[in-house]
Amino acid sequence: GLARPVVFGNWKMHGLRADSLALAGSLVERAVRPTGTLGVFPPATVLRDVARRLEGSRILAGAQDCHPEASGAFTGSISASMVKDAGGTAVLVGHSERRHGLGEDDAVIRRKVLAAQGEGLLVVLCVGETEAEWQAGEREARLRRQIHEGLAETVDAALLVLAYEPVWAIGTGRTPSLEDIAGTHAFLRRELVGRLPAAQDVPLLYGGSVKPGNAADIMALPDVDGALVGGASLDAAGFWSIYQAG
Ligand code: G2H
Repeated sequence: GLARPVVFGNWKMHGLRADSLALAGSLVERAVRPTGTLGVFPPATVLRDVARRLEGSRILAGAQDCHPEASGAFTGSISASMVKDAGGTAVLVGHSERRHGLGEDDAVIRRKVLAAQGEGLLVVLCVGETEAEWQAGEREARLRRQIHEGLAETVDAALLVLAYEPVWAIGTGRTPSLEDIAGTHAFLRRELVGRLPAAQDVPLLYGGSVKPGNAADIMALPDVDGALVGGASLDAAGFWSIYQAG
């Protein structure tokens, strides 16, 4: 399995080539001999450059999405084989900004997971409930559905990471309480192993407003194996301190 902590930076739609290379370069300088797993998910336009810059380091580069089909008339999309061809070794699937912003459902997410693993890519499947679902007491039902419908029985647990990102905590500065995160991660572990018996060792990441100031407490929780960091991953020193906090 992947060495802990597993700390991934989701750069979202930030960074032109020069900024991205500078950020990757400062991470390489810091991460001389990381004992855990570090990765960044830059915009697709700079994935190849960033992957090259990270070569020889132990930091992986991945894409923020891929299309479920291998190729075809899908304007604007990139396939898992294109991610791999650009030097990516991982891909985020099912981020809430795609589920809610772009209407992706569990059925398409399931196909993306299989397509990415078919190319040997590490899949970071993102799950999480909305604020309305949370307040209505529907969090567990929502997460259960995302796991069972998003993961086919044939999924390779060795190429899987699960990221729990409550939608209401993303980019808002709000996070669930530590007890709440611990309870949800224990629930996710049970559901995941119920779905994929080999998933005992699949890293479970927390995501949503992780910062240098809260990372240590969150990553110290049982069943929290690392973090998926958005905004705070755009600053090399901050991202590195989050990694060190794990
Ligand atoms: C959640 C997270 C990273 P942020 O989207 O995927 O972003 O840390 O900015 O809340």
